Amino acid sequence: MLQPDILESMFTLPELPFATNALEPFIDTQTMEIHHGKHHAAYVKNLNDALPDVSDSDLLKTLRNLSDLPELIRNKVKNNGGGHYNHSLFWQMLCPAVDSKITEGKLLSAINSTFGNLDGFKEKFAAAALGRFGSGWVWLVANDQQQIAITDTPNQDLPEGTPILGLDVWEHAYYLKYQNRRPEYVEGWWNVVNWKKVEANFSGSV
Ligand code: MN3
Repeated sequence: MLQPDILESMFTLPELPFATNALEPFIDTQTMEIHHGKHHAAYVKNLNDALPDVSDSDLLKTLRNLSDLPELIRNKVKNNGGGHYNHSLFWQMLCPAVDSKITEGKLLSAINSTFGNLDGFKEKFAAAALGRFGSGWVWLVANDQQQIAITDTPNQDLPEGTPILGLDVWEHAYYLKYQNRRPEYVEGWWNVVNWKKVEANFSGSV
């Protein structure tokens, strides 16, 4: 499974790889400021409160072995650790619209053979995003044979397999701009998918 690009001696809020206004008009500046600077920052703070002696390099191992933790902090670590992990991946999977392209390569071949074509994949992914009741994530995951599949998780739960593309469908990710119109958020989000990073995630999944 991939590690987000975070390697510090405690849990640390990673910098965004782009300016907060870089995803306009698809994801608005204020949403990015609050989503990263408040929501993600709160997950990091709460996680440090719960696990003061653990660092980012052990985040995934910690999340995969929650039963090793005292019951008193298990849910706090699951929710805030999952939030930290998922958002650290999510920012990397976004980029300005001008850089969002997928025209060839192994990932596109896998998408074509699994879902027919890119539009077929987008349709099924969007359906999963709209079908996720309440808060959660939709994922494209790969197993170690590089077979890909769409899955979704509630809250901040991690998916099985290697997440190569993820979409945050919590209302905090879109409500300021799109209000209740989750389909429009998903439609807009396709314009700012960092396919280069998604392809690298796919290559790294074996
Ligand atoms: Mn979020």
